[in-house]
Amino acid sequence: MKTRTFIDSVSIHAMGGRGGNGCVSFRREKYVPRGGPDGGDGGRGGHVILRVDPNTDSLISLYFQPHQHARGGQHGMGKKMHGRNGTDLVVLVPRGTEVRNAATGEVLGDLLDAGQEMTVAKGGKGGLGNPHWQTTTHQTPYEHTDGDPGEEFTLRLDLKLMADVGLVGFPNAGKSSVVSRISNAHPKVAPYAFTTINPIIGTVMVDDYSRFSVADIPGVIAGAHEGIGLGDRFLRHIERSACLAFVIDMAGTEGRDPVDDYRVLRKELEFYNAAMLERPFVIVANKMDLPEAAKRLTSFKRRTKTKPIPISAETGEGIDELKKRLGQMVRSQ
Ligand SMILES: Nc1nc2c(ncn2[C@@H]2O[C@H](COP(=O)(O)OP(=O)(O)OP(=O)(O)O)[C@@H](O)[C@H]2O)c(=O)[nH]1
Ligand SMILES: [Mg+2]
Repeated sequence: MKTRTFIDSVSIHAMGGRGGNGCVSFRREKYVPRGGPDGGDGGRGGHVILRVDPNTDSLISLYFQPHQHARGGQHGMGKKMHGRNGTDLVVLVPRGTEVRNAATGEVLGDLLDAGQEMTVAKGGKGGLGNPHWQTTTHQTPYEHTDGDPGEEFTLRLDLKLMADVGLVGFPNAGKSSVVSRISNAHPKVAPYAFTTINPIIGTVMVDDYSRFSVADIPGVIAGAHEGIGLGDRFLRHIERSACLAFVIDMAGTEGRDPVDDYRVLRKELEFYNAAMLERPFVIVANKMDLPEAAKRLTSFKRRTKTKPIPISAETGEGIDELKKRLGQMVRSQ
């Protein structure tokens, strides 16, 4: 089976091209004695530009090519010929790439829309040719300046997937099972914790005209914010989701109490980014086909004063209702 590593965080070294040097030259023509200075200016170095490409979905190519250096400008030449500017280096990144200065951590920009561009390292200015020094008393200037070096930064790029609905749940709660039931994506489903390692996005068709996307991420457990389990770094992939769905194993198959699960999940989100708790959400009561589930659902409703949507990703029960409710939630945004 072909597997692909999901790279969602890389450091790159971006360097603009050096400007071309200014030229020292004098007009030499037959029958024209003492032609004046005619050294051209150097061209500007190329910029390094990040551009959002809708067909790129990971940062993996940058992982293997972390040095992104643009070409230098051409030096100025005689006969006042200006050096050519260095070609800009356009680096394609996926939608949802956040750009930081690796040294300071400062967020420099967020690349969200297809085609959006951001210049991350400017090319150096070209140097000046010797005519710039010519004055009435200084007819044969030998001065010139060299081109400036390009800007140089180490950048950290983080990919934050963008889906309308982000699923949050404990490992084995059935998140991936739900996603494969409602969307076109078919993530791996297995009876062990942390089956999902790489986040994925599935598209849910509500009807012929409307659709929305859901993100399936690894399971969250108590202490995720301290690095327990797979930690909480993948929560960034649902950080931008307008809505959330808490997927709860209502049958408590692993001996946990569904109410505790729900509270832990909310707590971990709060640690990660409290603003996420203010978004619209639904609670998905999964595994309703199992015997314990009905009783626990009743007690869950009473104790949390919420109205979960009962489903079984195994039998398909409640799936249409879930799709409908998620669709409504996304539309109301
Ligand atoms: N009986 C029953 N089993 C289910 C249901 N939904 C999922 N399962 C089972 O629960 C196990 C875990 O399902 P997954 O979909 O992989 O769970 P997950 O939440 O994606 O798990 P991680 O990726 O590890 O976080 C699998 O063995 C599924 O077959 C359900 O509605 N009923
Ligand atoms: Mg999974």
